[in-house]
Order: sequence, then C-alpha cells, then structure tokens
Amino acid sequence: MYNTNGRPLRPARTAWEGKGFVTETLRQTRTGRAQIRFFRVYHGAPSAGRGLGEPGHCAATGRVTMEPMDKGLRGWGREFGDRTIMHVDMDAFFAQVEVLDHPEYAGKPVIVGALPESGRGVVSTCNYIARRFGVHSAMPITRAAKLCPHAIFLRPRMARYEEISARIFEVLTGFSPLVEPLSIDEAFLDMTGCEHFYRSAREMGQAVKSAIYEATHLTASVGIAPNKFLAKLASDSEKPDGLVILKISDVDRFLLPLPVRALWGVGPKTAERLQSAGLRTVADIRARSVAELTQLMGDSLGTHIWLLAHGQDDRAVVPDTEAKSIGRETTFETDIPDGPALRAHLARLVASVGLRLRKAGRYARTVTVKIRYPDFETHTKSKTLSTPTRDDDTLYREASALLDAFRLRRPLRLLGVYVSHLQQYVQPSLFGQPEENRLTEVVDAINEKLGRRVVRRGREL
Ligand code: DCP
Ligand code: MG
Repeated sequence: MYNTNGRPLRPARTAWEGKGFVTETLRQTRTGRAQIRFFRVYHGAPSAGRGLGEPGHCAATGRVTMEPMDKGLRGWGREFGDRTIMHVDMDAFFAQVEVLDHPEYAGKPVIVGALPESGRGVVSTCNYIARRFGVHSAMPITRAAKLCPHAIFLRPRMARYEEISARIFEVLTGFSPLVEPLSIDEAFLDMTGCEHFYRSAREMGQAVKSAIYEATHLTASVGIAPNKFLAKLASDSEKPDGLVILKISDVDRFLLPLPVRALWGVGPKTAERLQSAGLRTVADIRARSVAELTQLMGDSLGTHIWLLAHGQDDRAVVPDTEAKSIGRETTFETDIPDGPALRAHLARLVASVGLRLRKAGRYARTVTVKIRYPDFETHTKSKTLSTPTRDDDTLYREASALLDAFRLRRPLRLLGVYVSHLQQYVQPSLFGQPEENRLTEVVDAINEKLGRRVVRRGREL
C-alpha cells in the first residue's frame, strides 16, 4: 500500500521517445513529505487510437519507494480490466456558474437561454431546481416560462463559461496526460496506471471532484468504468454531484435493465426498430446472438449494438493536443493611450504569437485583436485573410489595421493578439504560395540558437 494519493504538483508532461511516448506526472504524497515522479510508457501515437501500451516503470524521489509497474501497481485498477476510464461532466453547467456569480439566485430556479419576452428561442440549460418543474435543455423558452413562471431567466455569458471551462481542464490535465474534451463542460480521462495514487476508485473520483470544486466552487459528476461508454453512463446516472464506480463485476447489474436508448448511438429511430423486434432493454439484446442482430440492423450497427450491450467499447481516449488558437495578451501596469508605446506592445505580442505559430508548424487564417478599457469594457475585432499566414510582418500589418479600426479614444488597460483557424497546409492557389518571409526565418533561427528572443524588429522597441 502506498500512501501516495495527492495533489498533482504540475500537470502531466508528455514527451515523444522513439516508438512511443512517455508521460510524467509529479505529485505530492498525502503526507506532504515526498514527491513522486510517475512515468507511463506508451507504444505508438496516442492519436493512432492505440493510446494504451504496457506501463513502463515508475520512479520516486523522496521517502516513498515505488515498485515497477509490472509488479502490479495498478492494484484495484485491475478490477476494471485493461483500462480505467473516467468521465467528468459538470452539473447544470451554465446555470451553476450563474448561481456562483449571483449568490442571491441560490435556492431559486434558474433558466439560461433565450428570454421569455422574446417569444422565441430555447433553453440552453437550467439548474436542478428548475428541472423539477419539467424544464430541460432545448425546450422552447415560452414553454419553460409556462412550466416555471417564477424562474430567473438569463441570457448565456459564453466568455465567462469558457473562462471557467479552461480552469476545469487545467485541473483535469493535472490528473492524467490523456484528457479528451467532449464539450465545454465534459471530458474523458484515461486513468490507467494512475490507480496507485489512490486507495480506491472512489477516492480517485473524489480527488478529481474536490480539485474541480476547489478551483471553481462548482460541482461535477464523475463516472469510473472499464471504457468510455460505461464511464459516461455512470457519470450521468447519479447527477448532480454524483460519483458512480462500475467495476467489471458491477457492469451487468447496471447495464442489463437499461432501455436500449442508453446504448451510445441508438437514437429514437434505431430504438423504434429494436422495439418492434421485441428488444426493449439491454438484457433483451443480450439474449440475442450477434448474427441475429446484424441480420436485423445490418453488419456495422448490429455489431456495434451487440458489443455495447455486452459492455464492450474499445475507443481510446484521444487527447486534444491541437491548439485551436494561439494568443497572447498583456495587462499594462498603467493604462496606455494609442501611440508609439502601444504599437510597440502590439509588435511584441505579434512577435510572440508568430513565433509560437511557426513552432507549431501552422498557418493562421484569422487575426484577432482584443482591447480592454480601464473600466473593464472589453472588445475584440477579427479579420479573416484570403491566404493563411505565419509571417510576422503580415500579422503585424493586419493587427495594426484592426487596432486602428477601434479608433481608441481612451487609454487601454489590456491589449491582446490572437490567431485562429489554424491549418497545417496552405492550398496552392491562383495567387501562389503564401509569402515565406526570409527575414522572419533568419530571426527565428538566430533566436532559437541563442535560446531567447534576442533579435527583435525595430517596431518592438
Ligand atoms: N447546452 C446548450 N444547449 C443544449 C445543451 C447544452 O446550450 N441543448 C449548454 C448548456 C449546458 C452546457 O452546454 O450547461 C453543458 O451541457 P450538458 O449537456 O452537460 O448539460 P448541463 O451541464 O447543463 O447539465 P447536466 O447536469 O445534465 O450535465
Ligand atoms: Mg454537464
């Protein structure tokens, strides 16, 4: 038994090595006295759908000694079979954030989405108090207003939800290097090999829930199971603030009574077809052979349903390593009006973003400039280019034109530059390849060699 549950000291790091990759997590032990460096070795690329290989070895520093993985460090993890998969889903996410930001809403029904007076639009989500009145996501707002007229109706504040979502994902990446985001409030984690940090699956789930709560003051529901399909079913089954553990030995008891609609990919139409063949529950499907099912539903759907009904799902957890945007912003110590000093800041931001873009081997189609006034009023302006670029001069020209377009009349508290719509290749077009700026290449090469951005453009000074 290792006294090794604990808070991650830094997010897991991943490094490619030869035929596979190694992940490293650094954690503080529960007693706080030792740090554990924990390695997992995988064979093949995670994105190739073979995320899992044989565990490699663990190494420890400090007072805790660790045995190699192959001596059975997965411990209770083996009750889940080859893999331990976790699904995390925030409860009534938008509504919970609204109650967090407006404590006076606590204990009241809160519905986020369109406003009833607009007469159209739908509910994005509502808190669990409003759900008792029958309100749910995607319901017309006028119907929600009839069911729960005394509710607090709010428009969504996406920027705020995204900010909190980023914090949640930061917490999650401290628990596993393999985090696959499914939506703004939901993710799969492959926890295989991390089991020995916890005395039980329950303790592992509780650690993730507590870390999310500590970082955001919001509750999440968690499911832990042998695969993605079961983990998601588990986390959905005891919302809100749930924690459901499905070991291999629990799966049948849990799965068999469920209606066929619970099977991933079975929509209303498929469910109808299954029902007309007398298949109402997962147990009904279990009673049939795979041949009977493929005859009924076709080869691919039939096999899929049969496998799920047997609790089988071998989809890998695929981390989302592809950045969707690259950006940098800076808050000034004293507010800066438009002029040479502000433009020099813009040039520095562009240089930093451009460098990261080139390092990522990407071209960007969209450039965005963000500004914030001292009273926190915040605006962005974007431009999408006809040819993607990763050249600093082009990026600076576009960013500068965007900044002009704000017609700043007041000093700024914050300035930011973002690029998005990133792509790896540029389609050869009538207008030729995007200009690769020779100067940018040389500057990058020198800076790379010196390890710092020593060489800069005059406009940054
Ligand atoms: N959402 C939306 N429209 C929908 C469904 C969801 O705008 N039809 C938004 C609002 C939700 C968020 O996405 O807060 C997350 O979706 P979930 O399906 O996870 O729903 P909740 O988190 O709101 O509730 P639950 O506790 O059921 O997860
Ligand atoms: Mg949710």
